[in-house]
Amino acid sequence: QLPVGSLQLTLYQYKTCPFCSKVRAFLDYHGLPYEIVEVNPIMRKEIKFSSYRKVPILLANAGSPLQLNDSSVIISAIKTYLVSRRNSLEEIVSFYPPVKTVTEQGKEVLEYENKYWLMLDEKETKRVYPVKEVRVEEMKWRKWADDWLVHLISPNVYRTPKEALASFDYIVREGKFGTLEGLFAKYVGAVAMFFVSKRLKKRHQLRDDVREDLYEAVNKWVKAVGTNRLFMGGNQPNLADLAVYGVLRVMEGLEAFDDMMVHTNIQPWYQRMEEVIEK
Ligand SMILES: N[C@@H](CCC(=O)N[C@@H](CS)C(=O)NCC(=O)O)C(=O)O
Repeated sequence: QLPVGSLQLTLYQYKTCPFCSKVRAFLDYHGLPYEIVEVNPIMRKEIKFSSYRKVPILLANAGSPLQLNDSSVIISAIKTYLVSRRNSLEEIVSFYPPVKTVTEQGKEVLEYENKYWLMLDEKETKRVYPVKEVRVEEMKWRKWADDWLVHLISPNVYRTPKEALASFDYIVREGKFGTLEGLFAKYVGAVAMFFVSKRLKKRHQLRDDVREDLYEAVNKWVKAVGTNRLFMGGNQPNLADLAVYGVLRVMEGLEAFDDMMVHTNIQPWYQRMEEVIEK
């Protein structure tokens, strides 16, 4: 039913980046095959072809090659394509134009318009979102995952020097680094991120004990899912479930993740997510 066979996908990523993890969770859940190009975070040679300098980048070939930037744009565009089959992917992507905006800190950044909105006609909308509220809810929590949940990761995984070292050990192990580069990255990166994470903690006005904010956020999510459904999407995850899972998953194997499992009630939902995502 889906035009799966006609979509050739290549994901440029850092494996441990939450935005990239979100995209993988989405592609895996939808059973879309893709190639991965792990990007070296120091030289970033692999994405030299692109003027957009962040990951994830998805190259999609549905007839002609196309570059999709930004995790939420990638997810919304591909989901729209899977549901609608009406428009070319190129046309769909054109509905998510980049716009320059200025952050609160006065920094100029590129943002993508409509990035949580699926470009569906009335009939398709009815099929995906039987009532309006579920569409609004999904958008709200996808945005929350990007604007809030993601910011809790670094302060938590680099909380202490020991945790910062463990986090970098994991990043280097999973990522693409040369031997010397990796050794350098591990120690220099751990020290740097320990201090950077303190700055991030201030910027996002986190509490002194950053775990408190993580637990609160996670419990807020669990409460929003509620007890009457398996996922926010009902019997199957929606794009908000996939986003939250994708973000939290990057902490797997780290102290922050174990603490979260013990001190919040996320486990049953998290386990269900693991079960429905094949890879
Ligand atoms: N809004 C983007 C954020 C992507 C992002 O910040 N990626 C980081 C890696 S986790 C990156 O590539 N940073 C490099 C840079 O900012 O130069 C998305 O959702 O994909």
